[in-house]
Amino acid sequence: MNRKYTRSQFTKPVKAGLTIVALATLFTSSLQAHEDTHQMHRMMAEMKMDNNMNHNAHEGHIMTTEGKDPHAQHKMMMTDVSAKDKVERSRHDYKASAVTMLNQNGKPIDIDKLLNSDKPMMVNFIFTTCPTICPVLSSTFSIVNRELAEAKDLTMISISIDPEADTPEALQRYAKKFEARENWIFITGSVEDSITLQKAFDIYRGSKMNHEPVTYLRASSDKSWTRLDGFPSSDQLISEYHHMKMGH
Ligand SMILES: [Cu+2]
Repeated sequence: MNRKYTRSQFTKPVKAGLTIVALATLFTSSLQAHEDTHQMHRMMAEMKMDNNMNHNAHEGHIMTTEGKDPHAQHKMMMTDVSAKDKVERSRHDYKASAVTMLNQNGKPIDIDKLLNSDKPMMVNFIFTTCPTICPVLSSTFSIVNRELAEAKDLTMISISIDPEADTPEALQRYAKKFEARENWIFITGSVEDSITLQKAFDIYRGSKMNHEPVTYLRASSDKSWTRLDGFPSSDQLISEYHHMKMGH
């Protein structure tokens, strides 16, 4: 009998078992947590990250399909997450604003120049204290950033929609938390410039509390932007990158 086959028969249930234990621990600790909702959203983001990292869709569904879990509320939230997996794709000719902002090292960055590159890029808008949407977007970016480590031409950019709180130092800590490599740049600056930029990309919704999950991709400055509304998986973003490389 094939050795590999035999081994995977053993490791899979063990891995799944460990995941259940880990999830159960997370749920228990969250029930005791003070800020229940925020905690749970953070957990959801973490679970989504684990999910993507394992490249094993089945492990992520264990809790929802198991049926023995008494915490119906949690189940509902997990169903919510998969409902949000629907991604809407559209093309736009956004024009980057001619503003000077700062990167996570406090270095002034000409946004117009940064975004009008002839190389592929992925952009999102986040704020570091967000307990819900942004941790998911950043986890996905983190996986893409690692898995496309060989893609030297790719630039990933996360622009803060809460620049007052997101100082360069805060962005540096955030970058570290998500293990950002050199080609993943974090942008902050004045509130006014951040809003101008958000408006240019049709993502400004009046307040950071109303923000929506959007990822923008572009092969080069002579192409249109691809806008993905929702939560694309890391695999989807990676395939978008390869698609861009083919000149789309
Ligand atoms: Cu957010």
